[in-house]
Amino acid sequence: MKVQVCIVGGGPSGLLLSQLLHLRGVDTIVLEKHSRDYVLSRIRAGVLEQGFAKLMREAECGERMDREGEVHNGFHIAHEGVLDHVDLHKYSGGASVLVYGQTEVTRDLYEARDRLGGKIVHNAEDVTLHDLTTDAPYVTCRSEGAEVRVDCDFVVGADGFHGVSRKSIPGEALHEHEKVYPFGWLGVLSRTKPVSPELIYVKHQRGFALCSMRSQVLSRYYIQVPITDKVEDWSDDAFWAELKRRLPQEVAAQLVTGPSIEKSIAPLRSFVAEPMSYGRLFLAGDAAHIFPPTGARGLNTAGSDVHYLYHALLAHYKAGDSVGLKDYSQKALARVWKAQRFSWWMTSMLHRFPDRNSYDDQLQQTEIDYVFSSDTAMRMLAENYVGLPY
Ligand code: RFL
Ligand code: PHB
Repeated sequence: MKVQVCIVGGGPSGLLLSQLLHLRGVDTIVLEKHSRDYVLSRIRAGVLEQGFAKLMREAECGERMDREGEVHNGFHIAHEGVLDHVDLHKYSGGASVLVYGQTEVTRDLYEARDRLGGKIVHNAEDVTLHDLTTDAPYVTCRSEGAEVRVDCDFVVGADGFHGVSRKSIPGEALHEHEKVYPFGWLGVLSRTKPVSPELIYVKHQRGFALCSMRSQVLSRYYIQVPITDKVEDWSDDAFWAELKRRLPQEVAAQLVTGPSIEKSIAPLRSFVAEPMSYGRLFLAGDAAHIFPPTGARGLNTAGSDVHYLYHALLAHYKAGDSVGLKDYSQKALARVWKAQRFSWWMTSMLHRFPDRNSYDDQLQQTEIDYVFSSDTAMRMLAENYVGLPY
């Protein structure tokens, strides 16, 4: 089979790019390792910046997001038992974020691909990329026992951190920057009313916590746990008790608990692969970079990659202009590194680090005090959280 763009990975990055290209007449195929049900069972991002929401609308996938997503104009940071407010709207010059889960984003994208008859191969085994530095790259895989070969002009690696695309780039052509944190987030989804109308990020001596939500009847909570902990170590009761200990008293008193309908541990990692292209392969999203979830940058930065790549491919196909493709990596990475800086800053400010000393503790508290005493610092926080311009 021959297509213009072969996309490896049917997560949000791959689906969004294929939908945008299809709408402008560029032929794509998506090769996804897992079943659709499996992809839709993963609970991940909850906060969308305006740029991502705009792309969803451009992809004709924004209707349910605009109907069901909640506009949030701010969030709270709890520290030393005090609940301080971050007014995103005020300090970002009128912007806000949308609370709408990645699972729903992905569901909307799959439905849109189905409506347009988009080509998606699920359960694609042994996806292998070939001849990436020639003018005729191709991708092979096995699907339902049959060998599949896709000839294409370009390959997009949107197959996440553990995918095959980044690993297809020779080591000497790639520089990987990584920081692994000595803790993870234990997350629980529960059919309960959220404890607060806005998100609460909590810095506490026992460790970080986050109160988030998916809707007014579906809550998402996280607590920082040692990287060595296993989900089986945490009963629902133990989770709720630990979360309560970390919340300010007046918040803990309002917490509605219930059985978990999903519980998982996500390790915290910062990672960037440079460059984000190799021959006719272009990496997008988690395939190229990972953010600790504290700044809500992962999916949102995948969105800016897709934006740059989409416009570069359109310029190539519609105007014979390949400058955007040549500059893609550099352009995407400039924004990626700013998002890395912000996630690292939020993570450092709010978590408990096992090897810290009293000097580190004082600096950490001073950082928070500074944010809540300086309009300039608050503006820095707000403009990064709502998303830097593309
Ligand atoms: P994905 O979602 O990992 O999708 C990649 C797809 O590729 C498939 N795949 C392969 N396909 C073919 N062949 C192979 N060899 C393959 N190997 C893998 C996989 O099955 C999968 O379907 O990457 P993508 O599309 O780049 O999307 C990135 C986002 O998923 C990620 O950045 C966010 O979830 C990060 N994140 C958050 N981002 C935000 O912007 N805001 C948030 O509030 C936020 N919260 C979070 C998060 C991530 C979390 N976890 C679990 C890491 C909260 C958490 C807890
Ligand atoms: C979530 O709701 O899953 C969520 C929200 C904000 C973050 C990270 C995760 O910073």
